[in-house]
Amino acid sequence: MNSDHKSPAAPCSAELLLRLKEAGRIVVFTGAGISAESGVPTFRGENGLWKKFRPEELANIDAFMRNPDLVWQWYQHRKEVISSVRPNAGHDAIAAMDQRYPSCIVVTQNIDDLHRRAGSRTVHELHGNIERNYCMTCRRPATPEEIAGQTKAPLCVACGGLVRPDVVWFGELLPEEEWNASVEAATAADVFFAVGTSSVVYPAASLPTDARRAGAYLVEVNIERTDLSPMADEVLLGKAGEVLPALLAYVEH
Ligand code: BV8
Repeated sequence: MNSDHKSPAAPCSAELLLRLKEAGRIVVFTGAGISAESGVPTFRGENGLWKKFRPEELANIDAFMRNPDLVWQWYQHRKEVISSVRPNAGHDAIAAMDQRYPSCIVVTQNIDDLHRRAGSRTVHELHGNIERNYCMTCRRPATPEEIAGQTKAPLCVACGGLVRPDVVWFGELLPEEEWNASVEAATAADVFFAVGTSSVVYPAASLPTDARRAGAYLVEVNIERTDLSPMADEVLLGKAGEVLPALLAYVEH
């Protein structure tokens, strides 16, 4: 049973307030919803990316091998959107928590780099980063100069192999180091936030309940309830860019 009740002024329960005052280790697990207020479309929301394209069509290796230029152009379009936006108050509040707590680790499913741009110092990217690209044959990272302005999937300057975005597609393994570090952080957390994620993509979506099973107080921040909500100790309904700054301000006083 999670506690949705709170006094009118408080943005959270007394229990969460106490835990946040005493916490040493915070983990903030984020999905596309944390970047929505920056103007980056989510995947499954109203105007979500998957509304126009199905994941099977684009975010998987078969789609890329079948039509590398289409998939490449989709990522270039998303990269343009991402380079034109800024971190929002939700990212900023998480970066401020990084300053306030001995340990505040961000585990993100996003590929948009906005947590780092906001100032978070420890960010584990479970699904890669849209700014990075590499050759599928020799795995050599392609430099930004080599791919600048490329409207077709570029070829590796070293071996002529096909260059792809350094993101994790469906059916692909998550980066081992990032995954192991994220599991370690989740199972050591005092308070674990799941922010702006529909919690449907695995294995990432197993982290919140792994954290809770290991003793963390599990808080969900979302504009609507999700499959995770019944397992959370507390659900804070609202926009991350509003809920997180209010929560932090409340803890500070
Ligand atoms: C894996 C990266 C092991 C690139 C993405 C069959 C074969 C193989 C695997 C599977 C299979 N069947 C199932 C699987 C597992 C599969 C999976 O989980 N599928 C699901 C869909 C059923 N997972 C995988 O394939 C993973 N790899 O399992 O490897 C393996 C390997 C081989 C064989 C077997 C096993 C890899 C998954 C990674 C896929 N890559 N993207 C790219 O970005 O293009 S997934 C994509 O969805 C994103 O990366 C994101 O991480 C993920 C989840 O989306 P969310 O971030 O949650 O976003 P969403 O839009 O869904 O939700 C937004 C939320 O925010 C909403 O709840 C909304 O209410 C809220 N919100 C909106 N605005 C706000 C807000 N909240 C707060 N404030 C706001 N303002």
